[in-house]
Amino acid sequence: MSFKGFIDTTFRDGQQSPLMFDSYKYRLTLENKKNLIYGLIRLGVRNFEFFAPNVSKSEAQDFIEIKDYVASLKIPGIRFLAHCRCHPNDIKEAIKAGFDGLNLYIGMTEFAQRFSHGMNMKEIIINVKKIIQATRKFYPRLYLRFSAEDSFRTPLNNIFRMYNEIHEFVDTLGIPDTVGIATPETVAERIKAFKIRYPKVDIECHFHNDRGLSLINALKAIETGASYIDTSIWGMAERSGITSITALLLNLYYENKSLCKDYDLRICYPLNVLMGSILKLQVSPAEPVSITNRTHTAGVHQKAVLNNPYVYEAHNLKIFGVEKNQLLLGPLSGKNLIYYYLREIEYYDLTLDQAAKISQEFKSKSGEMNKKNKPEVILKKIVGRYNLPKLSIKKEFLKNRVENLD
Ligand code: HCA
Repeated sequence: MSFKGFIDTTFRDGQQSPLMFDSYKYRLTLENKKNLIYGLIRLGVRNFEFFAPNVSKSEAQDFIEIKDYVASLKIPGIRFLAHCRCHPNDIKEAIKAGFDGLNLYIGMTEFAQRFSHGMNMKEIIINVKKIIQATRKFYPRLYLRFSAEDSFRTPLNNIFRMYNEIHEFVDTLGIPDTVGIATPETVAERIKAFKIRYPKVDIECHFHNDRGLSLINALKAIETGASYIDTSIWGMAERSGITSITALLLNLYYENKSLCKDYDLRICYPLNVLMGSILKLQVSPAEPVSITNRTHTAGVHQKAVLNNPYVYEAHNLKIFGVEKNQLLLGPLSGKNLIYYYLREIEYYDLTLDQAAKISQEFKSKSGEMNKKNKPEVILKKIVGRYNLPKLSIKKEFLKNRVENLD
């Protein structure tokens, strides 16, 4: 395996996510970016992709400040990469701003030729080669990556025509799945073909999630020889996003622990929560490293989890920083959770038979449960009619309780 790590693109593709609009945030503030990059660095990420500075003044200014901030942390091996069109302006501005490398790209599909930049294959090859060759000549130590945008819809022959001309001038060749059409099979096929043809060059992959395959494609890419995978916090990126860094780390941990040795996995969940607090959104339920993934609602599940969480929790998410689980009282809860809740949280002295009766009444009201009429309130009203005694627990024991529901 050739895996060298992640290229975080939270600050580039991440800011292209529709979630920035859904949350009315539109862009991350400098403060947000500093907090997030600190978290990512603590996690173990070392490569960060930013917009080319000419995208906007504020992005350019933020980059300068972040670079200084990260320098003050004195962490070795950090690399800042500017996402640049193969355009002299983008390249000039990125180098002036102090980036360590350029993530260059151009579309080579028939659609890009006709509807985007308007150049044909021959013109693309001549232009890109000229630019990359000159950049390499003047900046021999600058990290250079070149990607044929929309690689999986670009005929392999055309990619080879281009990459044959430039592979000796770049550090990394990218294979982005811009519109999310790749499958594990096509990923493996392409990476194998690239590895045979360009054995000295690293391969970087960037998988969009339009088919929900960005995670499995990333795993397949690593297995077949990709050096870098582009990721972001929450998998935020254009449309339905790319591979989530924490989802990928969780899977790498289960597939091949040695690939996670440079990462402090306990940071995964706090990092996801940090993004949630910035966007004022819950961590996505599709994200494996989330509290949702430790939340149980159905009576059968709740009973089993109360006895032994392993029945419905196969993965130890504590490794990834999710310290708790949740059993939600609601229309699907049964006598076991109700017994637990009334006894352990509300300190009623009741029997399991009484809990069974209460739960029948509670379930008969399931259609009435909503935001204004919460399950706990409905349950309280029912319990009120049972005149149950309360358990007497000494104050000092109460203080020792793990759960604090106040
Ligand atoms: C984009 C498209 C991109 C670029 C990826 C890359 C893609 O937003 O410009 O440069 O590797 O998916 O192709 O995100």
